[in-house]
Amino acid sequence: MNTMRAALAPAPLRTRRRVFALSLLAAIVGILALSGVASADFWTPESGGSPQAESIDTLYKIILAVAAVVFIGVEGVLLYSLIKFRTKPDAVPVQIRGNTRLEIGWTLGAAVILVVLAVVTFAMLDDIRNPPNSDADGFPTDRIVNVQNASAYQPRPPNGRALNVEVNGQRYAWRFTYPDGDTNSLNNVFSYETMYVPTKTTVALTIRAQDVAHSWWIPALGGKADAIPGHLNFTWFKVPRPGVFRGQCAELCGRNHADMTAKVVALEPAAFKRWLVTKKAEIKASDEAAGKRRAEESEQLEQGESPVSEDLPKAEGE
Ligand SMILES: [Cu+2]
Repeated sequence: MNTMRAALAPAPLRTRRRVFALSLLAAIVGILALSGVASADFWTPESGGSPQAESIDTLYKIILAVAAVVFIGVEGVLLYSLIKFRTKPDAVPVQIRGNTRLEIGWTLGAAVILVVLAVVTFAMLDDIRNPPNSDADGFPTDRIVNVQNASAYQPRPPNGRALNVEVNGQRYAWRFTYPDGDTNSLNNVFSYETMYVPTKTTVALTIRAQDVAHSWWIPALGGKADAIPGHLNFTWFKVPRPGVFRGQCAELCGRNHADMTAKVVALEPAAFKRWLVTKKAEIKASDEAAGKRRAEESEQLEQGESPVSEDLPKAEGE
């Protein structure tokens, strides 16, 4: 009777749990595999926009390969031993004391792997930190002389020439300023959200924040650089060909942090020059218009008229 009842009962809980666990595992593996196909950079850092992003990607792949060999080796031996030497319940397995030779072997092996990885990392760090010169057909640039506090270290190309762009993080936008070399910093070209840069040209970024900590990050153009109030930070990139690179503030900076996106548009040097000239003219024209309006308003004030412009809404009762 008991046997019959058990046979008629729904599948035991253990079996259902096992089926659930297996389907969950299959789903996760499927999602991971598919997203790997959808984006080649799923397993490794994004790259393709700048030489140091390539170096970071290469270094990551070397370390990933070594780690994969170690992981497969260790897990393989573990699984093999679990299956091959499994015993029946209550049976005591053979007790083996430490094998000195084996223990020295895997300690030395691990140490050698770490030393090799450290040497490879330090050998590649130079290319990641220090920018190369611009190409001969890049945008003509001045020597960068913008370090304002002595403790700040700004990596420079060997010839010291780069296009300097000041990056200012603020809740919730990035402002980019292009110093033009004169002493008046108020007439510099600037833009918000989208940074335009010339290709084949080393671009040196000076990064600061005006309110809270932010983090400048365009993955395909290299690593992150924190934007900290009261502190200067630096990074660089050199884009080989025209393109658009997107990024995101990488430091939780407030409730609209997710809206704090950034975009770098790389243009051919001639097109960049056109952008710079047009932008400068636009800023000059609107400065002049504002100046004219201020002059008109102060004239009206002197004549005792209300300086409030016609197009502004009037207060009630006027
Ligand atoms: Cu932010």
